[in-house]
Amino acid sequence: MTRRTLPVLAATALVGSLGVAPATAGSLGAGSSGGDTTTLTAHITELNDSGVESTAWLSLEGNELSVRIESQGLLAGAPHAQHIHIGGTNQCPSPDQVGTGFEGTLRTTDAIDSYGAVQVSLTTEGDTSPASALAVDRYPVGDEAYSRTFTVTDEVAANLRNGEGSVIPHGVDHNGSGEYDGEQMSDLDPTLPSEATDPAACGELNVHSMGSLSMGSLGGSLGSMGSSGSTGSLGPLGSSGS
Ligand SMILES: [Cu+2]
Repeated sequence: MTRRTLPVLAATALVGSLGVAPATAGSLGAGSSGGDTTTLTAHITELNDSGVESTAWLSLEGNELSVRIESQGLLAGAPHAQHIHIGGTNQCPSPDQVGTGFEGTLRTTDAIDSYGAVQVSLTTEGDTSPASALAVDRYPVGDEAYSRTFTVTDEVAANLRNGEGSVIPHGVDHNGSGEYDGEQMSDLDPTLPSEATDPAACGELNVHSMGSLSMGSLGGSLGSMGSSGSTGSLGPLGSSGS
């Protein structure tokens, strides 16, 4: 009998710790304390006619950053470097901006004035600094979903709280060969084909404020409960006392 109840208890504890409880605590905390947790989202749309569309969700608490990215349209079977770029005007370039790449395609440095330099490397493991920008063996392959929590610098944390930064997946198969190749080499690393590092899409990060909305509606329902309760009970008490 005890052997049957133990797995149930363990499963309940697991659900609680992984899912429902932390999410509720996080959103209430952001609303009530004035924002220890900042959430950001980015709708990531194609560059270089890549057909890529992705969404990124970020949650920042202190210097701890959680990132989730879901993508579609990235070249299958190939690694895709992905970064948070910060700087420039913190904007994505126009998708039809002409660059210095293959048949006028945009290379990473062509739009550096718009989205700035790599500040966070969204690797699957290990270092996340700009030093890992092209650590191709530590990036998701194809449309593989990405989810990781790691520590960022004070400067990056401050930038993100201001809504500054863009999420950029790299790697575009311009010539449709099914792999990274071509004559032109990368502007970031002359040993790699330009296809391996050209920007596939870009999404500007926006701070997502859920706290004010949920606290506002909570306050409204508490207020109406309070007034209807007190009117009913104080009225008779007041009249009988005087
Ligand atoms: Cu990048």
